[in-house]
Amino acid sequence: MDIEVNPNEIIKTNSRGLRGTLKESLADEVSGALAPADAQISKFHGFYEQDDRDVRRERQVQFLEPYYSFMLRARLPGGVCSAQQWLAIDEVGRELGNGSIRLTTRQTFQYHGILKKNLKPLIKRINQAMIDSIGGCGDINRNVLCNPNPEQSALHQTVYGWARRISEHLLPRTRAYHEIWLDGEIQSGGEDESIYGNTYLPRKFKTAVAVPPHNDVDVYTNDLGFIAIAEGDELVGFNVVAGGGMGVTHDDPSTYPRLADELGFVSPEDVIAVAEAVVTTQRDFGNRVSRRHARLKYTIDRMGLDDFVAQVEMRSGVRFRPSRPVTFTSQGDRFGWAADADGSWYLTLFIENGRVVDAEQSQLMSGLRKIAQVHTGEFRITPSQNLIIAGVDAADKVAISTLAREHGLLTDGPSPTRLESIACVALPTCPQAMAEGERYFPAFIDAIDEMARRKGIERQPIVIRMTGCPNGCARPYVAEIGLVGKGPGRYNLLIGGDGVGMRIARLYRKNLNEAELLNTIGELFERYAAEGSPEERFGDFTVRAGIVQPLHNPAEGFHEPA
Ligand code: SRM
Ligand code: SF4
Repeated sequence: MDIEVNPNEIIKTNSRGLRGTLKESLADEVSGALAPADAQISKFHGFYEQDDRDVRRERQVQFLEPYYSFMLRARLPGGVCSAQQWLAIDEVGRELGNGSIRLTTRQTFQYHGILKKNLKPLIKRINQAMIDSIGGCGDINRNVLCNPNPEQSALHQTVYGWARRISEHLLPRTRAYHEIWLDGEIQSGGEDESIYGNTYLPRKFKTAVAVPPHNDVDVYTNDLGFIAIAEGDELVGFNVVAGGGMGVTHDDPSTYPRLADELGFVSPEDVIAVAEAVVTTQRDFGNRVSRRHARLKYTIDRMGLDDFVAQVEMRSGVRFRPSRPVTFTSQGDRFGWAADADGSWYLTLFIENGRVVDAEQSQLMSGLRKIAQVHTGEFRITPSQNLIIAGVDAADKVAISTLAREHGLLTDGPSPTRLESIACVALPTCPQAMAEGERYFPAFIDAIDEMARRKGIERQPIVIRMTGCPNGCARPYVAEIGLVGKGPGRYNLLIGGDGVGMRIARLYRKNLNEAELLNTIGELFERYAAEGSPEERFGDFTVRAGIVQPLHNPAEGFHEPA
C-alpha cells in the first residue's frame, strides 16, 4: 500500500532540483502570481508570494486578482554585513522593494512589496553585493544565528566563522538558483544533493550558535544549537542541543513549543559532521505526512532522545561527551556605545520591530545610509531585530553619533521594556496573521509603559513579545509576557518566561481584547510592585508567587490556561 505523503513532498520530488516551472511563472505577464507549485519552490530561493491584505476585499469587489507581490529574505549568517553591503541593501530596497527594509528575528533582512517583474533584477543586485537568498525560507537549513556579542571580539570572530561554515555546508547543492536568477549555466537537474536528497527536509530547519552568558539567539528555540564553550578567548568546543521550536496551532494539543534537549559536548572539528548528522536524521525520520508535526522537535519526541542521539553518533562518527556547565544571564541587546576588546567601538541602535523606513518623525533608512557612507566596519543585525554598527575607530564616534541622533536612531526615549520587546510582521503582508503585530505593538507598549509608571516599576525591563498568530515568529513562548494573536484585536496572554530564553511561558488567559489585556497585566503589575523586587524579573516573580506553574513537559498541558 502506498503511504500518503503531504502534497508538498510531491512538489519537491518533481521540482528537478528546485527548478519547478519558476522560469515560466516569471515570464507569465497575465498574473502577478506564480503557479501554485512554484509558490512553494520559490521559498527555497528565499521568497514568498504574498498579497496586500488591506486591499483584498476592495479588489475582490472590483473582480481584480489580489494585489500580489513578494517578500524576499536574504541569507546573512550571524547577521553580519559590511557597510558597503548595507549601501547595496538600502539601494535595492528603495528601488525594487517597497522602500523599507525589515530586520528579522533571525538576524537577516527582508524586502516586502516586490513585484514579480522585479524579482530577478533584485536577486541579481543583492548577489552582486555578495549576498544571496538561498534557503532564506523553504524546507532546508535557514539563516544560521550567531550571537552578535561584540565585546568579546576574538571569540566572536571564531564562533561567527563556525556559523558561516555551518550555513555554507548545509546549503543545497542544486544550481537552480544560479541558473534562474543569475543566468548561470543551464543544467538539467540531478545534482548530487547528498545531504538533503531530492525531497529535501520534511520541514524548515533552524540552527543557532550562542556564546554564553548571552542568549541573544534564543538557542533553545532552534532545531539545532551550538553553545560555545571557551577558556578565556579560546574556543574549546560546543555543547550541542537539538529539538527546539516555537510554532503551535491554537487549541491543538498535539502541537506545542519546545526547548531543545542537551545532546552533549563536542570539539570544534566535529561541528560540521554533527550538524550534518542531525539534519540527515531529521531528513530520514521526520514526518512527511503532516507538516504540522514535521519539525525536529516532534521527531525527537517520537523517537526518544536516546535513539535520536544514537543515530546522530552513528551517522557522524562522533561520540558526545558530557555537556559542560553553562549559564545564560541575558537575552536581547545592550544599547549605546561600548568598547570592543580589540580597542574599536560599537554602537547598538534600537530599531523598533526591525522596521527600517523613513517616516515623518525619524528617517531611519536615510540615517543608516549616511552612516554606511562614512563607516568602514561592519553592520550586525541582532536576533531582536536591532542593529549594531561595529568596528568603529574612536575618531569616528562623534560623526556616527551625530548622524544617528539627527535621524532618530539614537533617542533617550524608549523604556527598558520597549528596548527588550519585539513583535512579528503580521498584517498587512503575512498571510497567516490573525491579529496585528508590528503595526500595533508600539501603541500597546505606550499603554504598558504608562501602566508601569503608575505602578512605579518603569525601570524594570520586561521581555514582551507579540505575534499575530501562534506560529511564534517573535518567539513569544519564551517571553516574560507573550501575546499571541487569536483574532482581530484579540490575543492569548502567556506569562512566566524567565527573560533568558530557558523557560516556556504558560498560557494565562485566552482571547483577550486590548482593555482586558491591559486590565489583566495591570493586576499582575500591581502584585509585582507590591511583592516583587528590582532584582527579581517579572517572569520569575509570576512563577515564585504561584501565579503560574512552570511547564516541565510542554507536550502536556500547554494549551490549558494555568
Ligand atoms: Fe516566521 C512563517 C515571518 C522568524 C515560526 N514567518 C512565516 C511567514 C513566512 C508567513 C508565511 O508562512 O507565509 C512570515 C512572513 C511575514 C512577512 O510578511 O514578512 C514569517 N518569521 C517571520 C519573521 C520575518 C518575523 C519577524 O518579525 O522578524 C522572522 C524571519 C526570520 C528569518 O529571517 O529567517 C520569522 N518564524 C520565525 C521564528 C523565530 C526564529 O526562528 O527564531 C519562528 C519560531 C521558531 C520556530 O521556527 O519554531 C517562526 N514562521 C514560523 C512558523 C511556524 C513554524 C512551525 O514549526 O510551526 C511559520 C509557518 C510555517 O512554517 O508554516 C512561519
Ligand atoms: Fe505571520 Fe504569525 Fe509569523 Fe506573525 S507569527 S509573522 S502573524 S506567521
